Amino acid sequence: MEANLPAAIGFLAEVRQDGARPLEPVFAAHGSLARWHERTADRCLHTALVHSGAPDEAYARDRGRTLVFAGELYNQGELIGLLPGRVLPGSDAALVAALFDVYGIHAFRLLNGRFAALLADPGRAVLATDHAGSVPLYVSVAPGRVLAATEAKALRAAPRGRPVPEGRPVRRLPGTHQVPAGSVLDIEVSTGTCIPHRTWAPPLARRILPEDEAVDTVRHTLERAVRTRIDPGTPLVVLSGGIDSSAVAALAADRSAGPIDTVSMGTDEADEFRQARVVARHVGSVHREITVPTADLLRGLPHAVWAAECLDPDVIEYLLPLIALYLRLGGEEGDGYTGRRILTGYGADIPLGGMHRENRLPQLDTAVCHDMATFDGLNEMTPTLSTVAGHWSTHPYWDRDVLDVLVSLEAGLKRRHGRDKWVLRAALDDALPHEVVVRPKLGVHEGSGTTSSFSRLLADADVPRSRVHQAKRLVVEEIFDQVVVYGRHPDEVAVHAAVELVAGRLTHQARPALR
Ligand code: IOT
Ligand code: MG
Repeated sequence: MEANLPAAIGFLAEVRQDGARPLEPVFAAHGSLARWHERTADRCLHTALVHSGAPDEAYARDRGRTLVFAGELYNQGELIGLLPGRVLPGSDAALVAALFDVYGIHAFRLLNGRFAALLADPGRAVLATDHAGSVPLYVSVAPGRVLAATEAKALRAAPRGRPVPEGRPVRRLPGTHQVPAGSVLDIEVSTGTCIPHRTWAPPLARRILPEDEAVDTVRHTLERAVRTRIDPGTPLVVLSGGIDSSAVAALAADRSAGPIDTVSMGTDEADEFRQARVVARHVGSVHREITVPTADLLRGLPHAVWAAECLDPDVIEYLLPLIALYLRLGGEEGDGYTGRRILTGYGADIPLGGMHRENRLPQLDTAVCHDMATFDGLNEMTPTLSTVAGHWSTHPYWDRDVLDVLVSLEAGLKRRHGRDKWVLRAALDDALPHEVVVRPKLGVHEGSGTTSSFSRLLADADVPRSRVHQAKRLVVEEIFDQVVVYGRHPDEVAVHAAVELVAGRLTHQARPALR
């Protein structure tokens, strides 16, 4: 991996007073593994870190306290300003540890980043997620031990843990819980007593702004989010040619010394290549197109579930084409596409209500409220989607400041003058061709034919049309059990077997009962 990727991209960390042996680390994230054991008077800390060449930068140690940090921060400048007179911390982990020294657990309220962290303090373990929970974090807690990992599968062999307040139980891994987005769990190791704190929540109120001011605010916060995500090196933008990713490409190109890279995926059934090319030409990027045969795309389902640990079939349909793209970026001989920092337009639709194609404002804001209340646990922004292929992805629209602005704008700025996502389109009006600014939404699951080809797979197995969505959910669950709960490698899991199993169950149930 390149040096401009985060020091660590995942971890398994165990704080133990029980003297038991550490778990065998298992990750979908692909990188080098560093293992490290530390003993203090009252506990052992065992860490297995997936890293990109500088594992030491993922730790900070000071006065019996150790921080393990996977991911990165986007507001280091502001944060360093809070530590006058101190030696400047040399890594994000050291910066967070220094802030913890001053602010305690409230340090995590200050961070704008994409991370998961564990802090082992005498007698205590503190777990933290970023505002969006964009790096998933799982935990298994019992008196005398706190086991935490950025992938649920890493805890599949953990002894059964106790319930964790606010924690989300993981399907068929009893005692393993997902740490909620935007939170800190403060755990007393000897008793396993856990106190949760929220460090971020989606805004509930709406701001009323004049058009110009709203447009300027969106432009400036988004520019900043893109800027903090691209230094240093040449950014790679995954580009569909829709407004979300085209905006990111235009702003990234504006900030880069040389041409940026863009890449677009399609299948043998559908693509958006023509639309993406218009944008690539406009921003002057070095552009690539990758075509994935539909059969290969669908065969990748176990990899998508393995990486995302997600049970939602709709989300899996958004992620499947993207992970297929990430896995193919390396090309035949690597050709400069290994270990890349990827910027995506993913996530813009959630605070702007873009998926709902909704004209009426009450329904639009209802959709935004619903999506902001339900994103947690879907893992749709997990870095593992790309670290599975050795790349690091980041989402400017889910930058904490951008998200706060977008969610809080009153619905009439999101739908205006007959256009969806109006405020974003207006904010990019001078940076993109008009046809791009006004292009209607086309989801990646539609533009790549993923939804229709997955549906066809089920229909071909005789699943009745009315039960296709239910069948997709069951197929995803079945695959989740194989690759997460039973720990099988996705290459060993055949999609057609899962489809046949589910189809058999459903068609059997669908038969009318004999009188
Ligand atoms: P869509 O918005 O089409 O795609 C998400 C991102 O994936 C794009 O911004 C772009 O960066 C990349 N992308 C899409 N298509 C291609 C392509 N053909 N080639 C290369 N890159 C591509 C779903 C969706 O429609 O994706 N994402 C929504 C909604 C999430 C819903 N989740 C929820 N309610 N919790 C989104 O917000 O982006
Ligand atoms: Mg989008």
